[in-house]
Amino acid sequence: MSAGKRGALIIFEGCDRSGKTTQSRLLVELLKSKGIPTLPMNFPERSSSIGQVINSYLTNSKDLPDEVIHLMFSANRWEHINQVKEKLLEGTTLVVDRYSFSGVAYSAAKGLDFDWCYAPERGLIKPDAVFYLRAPPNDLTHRGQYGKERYEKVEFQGRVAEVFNRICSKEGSYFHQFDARQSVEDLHAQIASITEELLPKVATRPLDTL
Ligand code: DGP
Ligand code: NA
Ligand code: NA
Repeated sequence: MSAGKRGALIIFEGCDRSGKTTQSRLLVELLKSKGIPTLPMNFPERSSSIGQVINSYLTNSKDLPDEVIHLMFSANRWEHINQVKEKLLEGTTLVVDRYSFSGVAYSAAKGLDFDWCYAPERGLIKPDAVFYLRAPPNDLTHRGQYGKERYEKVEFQGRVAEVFNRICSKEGSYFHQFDARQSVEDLHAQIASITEELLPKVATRPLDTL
């Protein structure tokens, strides 16, 4: 990468089983195959000490008040933000499975105030694109049983989807919504084409914050 050209911050969002993990992997593979420096990331990042608490919470081996776990998920993003910034500025594109919007969606779905949920996300690096894989949660159940993790219940996922839809209509042009029920290949083709247009455009754009 030539000096001054930064990488893009690309986020995948959606309910559990919406296909984020598959699509983010395919996008990383495509960009790498074109010689574009790219790294995958994943939030929650479960290996840090905060991440281990989050993992215990998600696997139901630990209970915490809704507000406390909300702030821990946010802290887990904050503890990695310098690394995110460094990578972007050295020219690496980051493809991230979940970010602040999951933070807001999963907690607001429990009944916490939307603006309260968003507040700790302010100041984090603003994504250049969010790919929101949208589907009614009932249509995702054919993808097999949900696992045993805390949030993997159709009724709860329905409320999460409603918040994601609300965020998507508020956040504006960097949010790209896709029907998650399409084939893996069709979805990947659309995401690839938006990404290929995006990368040269953001390369000289300063980083912004949420
Ligand atoms: P994943 O490893 O992407 O399957 O995420 C694990 C679960 O945690 C999934 O149900 C979504 C949820 N989640 C991800 N980020 C956040 C967050 O910031 N806040 C809350 N409350 N839940 C989150
Ligand atoms: Na999950
Ligand atoms: Na994930």
